Amino acid sequence: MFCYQCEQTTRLPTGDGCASAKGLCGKDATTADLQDLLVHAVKGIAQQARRARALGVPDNDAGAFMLHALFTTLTNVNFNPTRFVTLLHEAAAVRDRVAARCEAALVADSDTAQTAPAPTGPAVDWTPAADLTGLLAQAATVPVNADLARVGADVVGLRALILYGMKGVAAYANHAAVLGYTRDAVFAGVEETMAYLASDPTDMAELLDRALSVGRLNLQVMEMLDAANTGRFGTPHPTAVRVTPVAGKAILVSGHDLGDLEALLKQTAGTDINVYTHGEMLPAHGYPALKAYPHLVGNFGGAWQDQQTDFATFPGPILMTSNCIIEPGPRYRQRIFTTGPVGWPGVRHLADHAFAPLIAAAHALPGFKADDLKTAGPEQTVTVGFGGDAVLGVAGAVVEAVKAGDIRHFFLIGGCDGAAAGRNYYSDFATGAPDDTVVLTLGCAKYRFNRHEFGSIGGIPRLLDIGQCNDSYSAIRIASALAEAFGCGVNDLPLSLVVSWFEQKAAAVLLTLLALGIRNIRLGPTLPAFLTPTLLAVLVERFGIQPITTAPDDIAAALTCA
Ligand code: FSO
Ligand code: SF4
Repeated sequence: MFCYQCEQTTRLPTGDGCASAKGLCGKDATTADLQDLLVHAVKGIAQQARRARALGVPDNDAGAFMLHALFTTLTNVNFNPTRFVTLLHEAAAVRDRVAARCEAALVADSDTAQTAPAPTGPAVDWTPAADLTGLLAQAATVPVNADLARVGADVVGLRALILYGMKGVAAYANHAAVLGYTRDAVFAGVEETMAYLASDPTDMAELLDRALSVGRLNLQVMEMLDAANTGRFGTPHPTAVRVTPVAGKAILVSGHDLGDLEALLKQTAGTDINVYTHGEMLPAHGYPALKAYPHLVGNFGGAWQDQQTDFATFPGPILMTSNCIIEPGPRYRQRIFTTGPVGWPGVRHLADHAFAPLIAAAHALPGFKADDLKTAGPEQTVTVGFGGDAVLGVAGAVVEAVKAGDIRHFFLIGGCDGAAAGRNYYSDFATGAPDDTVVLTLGCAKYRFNRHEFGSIGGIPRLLDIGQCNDSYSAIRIASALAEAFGCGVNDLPLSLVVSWFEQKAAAVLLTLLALGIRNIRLGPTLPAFLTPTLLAVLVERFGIQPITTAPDDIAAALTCA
């Protein structure tokens, strides 16, 4: 195996990347290799689907399959090799179906043959081996760094940046698609980019342009996901969320998929089961259509990397709807379920919102006992729901506070968290930000500081939780609206972006920010391993990207520049 797609990748003097029997996330070599082969298969689908679209017979079902397949290969999503064997055979069938569709279109209109020549190359010619040994032999020919000796680390790194950005795009677009929101332009963009990668491109300038076009595609996708979430569940409002449990039977829902949470809330309505959010599901409490369920009672635990402790102590079953799953510990292995793209060997998978086994498990487990809660202390809350509309609703007051000098600076401290030691930088930064500054946050990184008492400035809370990492579109809207109110560009605002990256959705968001021309982003805790010194130099020169240093120094530097 060779994988260097996430922040926690193994750092080696000989070249960074997880390359032994198991990655640091727990992904074994078999699964990692099958994921590489699935990416290869998706490239073949994309080539055929791009042709089908050019021939006037687009196949958005193939597009939806590509989104799901790519989503399964993100960090901490699916560790089950059996699922990948199935997906590989499905991928070949999808590709061949689209190819047949193209041929049928050509028979109907032979003049169009010129406009869309038949694609060629190993991804369209690939036939999945019948057994695992054969599939692994095929996978060995298509790792992410397959071409390293021929094209060098810079080209491989840029291809990886595009691929990882596309994995993030696929995750966001899949979240929107399961809520019924898709766009032809997005499917076309996915087809175009994955087919481009199938051509083994080597031109550095072109690759960099393509990377930025992934950022633009991701902006469309994030806007679509925002429309899906608010269209289905209403506009988030500031909402105090209980973080201390209540007595009763309980189910814990983790990950990002609001549609799964809604389906479970419907299926448990009128029972004696309470539903709790975990990790990135916390912002769900701000949506009117979700908080209308009285048995969505609160949030339990912290960010994803705390799950082995959180889940072990939770007295009910757990549902993982997306990343980040890590190896289930023995104390809860029998009562954790996966759904959607998520998988872990031996863990029960519930497809199509068929949550009856999860609900039965909740009835069978003790839940929170009133006696246990006596020691839990007084009720505590955190406030969520400062999505774009909620913040823009007080934009006038915010602008006045800035003009009056009451608010000196904004820090957007967000992204994804991880277990690495250096990540306390982000809590040090947030809690060390001066009292006349406002902290905007999103993603799971906020768990490091969202119980801190930040206070307010003239009635404006100093900590504004915008939502999931999936809600980055709201942050962009807020920054754009502030820039408009001040009559300047986003780069001229008293705003610093301090980004904590972990996995591939962060790569997609970073590319979006760069495509929008946003400069001087501080990125940490370490820089992506797939970015070579040459690529980093380009990003520093063109976009002013800065590695984080120490929280006090970076706060001081940001306020000096402001
Ligand atoms: Fe976190 Fe995991 Fe939302 Fe990521 S739960 S780390 S960017 O997958 O998705 O912020
Ligand atoms: Fe390593 Fe991250 Fe890949 Fe897991 S996802 S194998 S930790 S680089």
